[in-house]
Amino acid sequence: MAKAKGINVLVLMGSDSDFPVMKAALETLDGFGVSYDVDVASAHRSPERVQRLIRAAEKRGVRVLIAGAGMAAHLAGVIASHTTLPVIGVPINASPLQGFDAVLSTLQMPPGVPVATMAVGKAGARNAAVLAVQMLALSNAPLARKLKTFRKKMAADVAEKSKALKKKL
Ligand code: RP5
Repeated sequence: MAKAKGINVLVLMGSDSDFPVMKAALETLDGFGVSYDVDVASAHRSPERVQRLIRAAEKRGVRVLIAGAGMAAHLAGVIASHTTLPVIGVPINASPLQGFDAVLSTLQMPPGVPVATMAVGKAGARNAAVLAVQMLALSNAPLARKLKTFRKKMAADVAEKSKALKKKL
């Protein structure tokens, strides 16, 4: 449901090199049928573009923002400084510090300007989308039902994997 007119989630990434990881967020949003838009904007290389995109997102009625970035990952925090919409940050492993730099840069926000910081990498990108869906589901009963089904399927998959593993032993 990308590029739909009324979009619920804006997914920003600091570089196109973050896409292989952030793709997991888009796939997850697709799975829930949640509309989103995607853009590349860098807190350091194109700070004015970040500000412009956030202003436009607010005008378009976007409800949740997801930001993925690596290295000194200030994108989520800078976005949070420009809006009171909820911001979810995904630290990306893009340096010799293997994402630890991005975790701290995304996570350690000063009091008053929160960023909901996810795990590093694809798991974090996926969880960012699930958390965004959970936020939207607060005022959307069909979406809340989809989340319940999603959880049930995860539990069933674990049981299935356990069965398959036992068969092999
Ligand atoms: C960050 O720097 C981006 O989010 C990316 O993770 C990292 C490297 O960017 P590129 O040099 O690959 O464009 O701002």
